Amino acid sequence: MTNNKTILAWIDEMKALVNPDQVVWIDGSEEQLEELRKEAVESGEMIKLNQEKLPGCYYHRTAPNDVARVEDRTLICSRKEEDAGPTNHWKEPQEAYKMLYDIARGSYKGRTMYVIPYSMGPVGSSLAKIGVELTDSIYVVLNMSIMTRVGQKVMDVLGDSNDWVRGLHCKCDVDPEKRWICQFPEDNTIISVNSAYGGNVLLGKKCFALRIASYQAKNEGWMAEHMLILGVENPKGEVKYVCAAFPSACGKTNLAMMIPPEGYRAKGYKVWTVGDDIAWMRKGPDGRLYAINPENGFFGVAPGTSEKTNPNALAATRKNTIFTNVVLKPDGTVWWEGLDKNPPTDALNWKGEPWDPASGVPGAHPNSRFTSPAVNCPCISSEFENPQGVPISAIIFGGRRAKTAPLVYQSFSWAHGVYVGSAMASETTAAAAGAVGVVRRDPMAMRPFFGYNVGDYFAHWLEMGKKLGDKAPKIFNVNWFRTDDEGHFIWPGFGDNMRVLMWILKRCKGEAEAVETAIGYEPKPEDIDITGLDGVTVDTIKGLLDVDKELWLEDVKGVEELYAQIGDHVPAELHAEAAALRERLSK
Ligand code: GTP
Ligand code: SPV
Ligand code: MN
Repeated sequence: MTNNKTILAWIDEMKALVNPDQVVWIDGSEEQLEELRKEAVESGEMIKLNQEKLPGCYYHRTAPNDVARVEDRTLICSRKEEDAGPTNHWKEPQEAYKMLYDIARGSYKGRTMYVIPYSMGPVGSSLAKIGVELTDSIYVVLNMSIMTRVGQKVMDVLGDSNDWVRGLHCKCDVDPEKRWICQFPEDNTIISVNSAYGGNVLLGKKCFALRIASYQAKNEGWMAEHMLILGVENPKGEVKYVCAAFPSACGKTNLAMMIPPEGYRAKGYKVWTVGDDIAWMRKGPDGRLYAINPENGFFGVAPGTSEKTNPNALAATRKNTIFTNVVLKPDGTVWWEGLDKNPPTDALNWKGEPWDPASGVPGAHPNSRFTSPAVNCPCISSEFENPQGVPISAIIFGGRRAKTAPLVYQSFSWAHGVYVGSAMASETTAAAAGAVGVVRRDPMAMRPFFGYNVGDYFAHWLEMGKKLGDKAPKIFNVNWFRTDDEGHFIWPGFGDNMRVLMWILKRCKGEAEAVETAIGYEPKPEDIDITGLDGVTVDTIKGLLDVDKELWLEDVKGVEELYAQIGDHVPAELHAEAAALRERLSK
């Protein structure tokens, strides 16, 4: 498939290490993928679902100990520990290689090595990058074939260049004690052992497109972010694009595919999805910031996805999709919590056990997911394949905050916006192993994904702002998750988030007024359109926009603690922003 000497030499080296019975190159053809699906069904690795109701769909269960990313076992292996920074776990590269090679050695014995050449971004786009993943898992091959562009065409574009990312995945025994997800940013290399789940093993996704790419982006003057990209089309047919960074399982897929409320649809507003998880952004020839989605599919959270909350995502899962760790019904279809109000009584849970919905134990794992091709999405943007990307008008940060953060506010400036991103905090979710619902600081929703020192990352953001000047996107923060005294969400969310997006877009065009508060510009409560919303009044919005100065002073303290932990790498400008915010709050 290629004469690229750097690729052939590396594969020879890895073959000698892991000792496969055979090597199979993934060429991207449907025939080959179909053969692999058959093989996975025969071995029991996948179950073929009801082909009438879910054509081309398959079902997979992971090992019960292997259901999410493992941040404790994810390492950044830069030569200097300082370059990994205090938010990452670090290991010296030579020690890491030795540890990983000892685990990987001979682990493909009796197995096949699949070689997956893949492109992150439209093949041949100047914003795209290429990787090669070696894996011994058909499940990984089939997922990568949905999530990325794979096969011969990628090798053709690469030619004999050495500009590609090496990725070795060894499933081994899925031993959680020997599970490691290691990035070597200085070597363009990823090694992942003893897992077979999502972000741990689909190496193009978090490992490459965020951890390795964020490091490349810093060195090359662009940005790799944990962000959705969407376009809002107005009745005149003009489309404005925004990016939004929310932490894992905090609403990116939902916002990216949202359906505007009836009133907006009647007027002719539409929302188009460019991406739901990752954005690569670069300054374009006209000086604006342009974004591409490096992925080719959605690895979306299943629970909570329904005809009501996200019909577009649901539609995307109705064909050629792989379901992981959801409930399997006897008719060969699938179910998860929140899909509808009729849990099946005769189904198997995500562990393959008979499941009684009345038991109170969820049938689908909270981090169960669907892997669906982007083309399946009814609202996929016509610009999805545009190699130049789309121009970004606004960048939106947000997280799960029961208190403190208001529904929406705008930063005073780019530098203040970088502070707002750096100050992000959110309640933890099931997307990573560990406690759920604990508030932790998650700067720019990138905490698990920085490929280098977070302080240097902040500096890079400030640098990008200077480079973009007055053409830089405006920066906003949103919070869909404020709760009342009983713990219920106050804001209806989902499609109604359009109402907030509208204010944001009007601000970008200079068409909406704002109130200057201590934390930033807020809408006047009556400027958030609530027509047609049940139970939401201008007073509700007033409450959602309320800034509690005590809570905010606490928050600044939390940010300063994070900065203290990061130390000298925090740019002085951000300390100044924190001080200025404290002063405004104390007035
Ligand atoms: P990753 O794929 O893990 O990066 O996550 P994501 O940010 O794409 O998360 P996703 O959109 O899948 O959201 C996951 C959870 O957030 C689901 O339980 C949703 O129901 C919930 N959610 C999304 N949007 C809203 C909203 O506007 N309001 C409320 N209350 N919940 C929401
Ligand atoms: C996330 O956790 O942010 C995800 C899922 O998007 S995973 O690919 O597993 O990282
Ligand atoms: Mn994500």
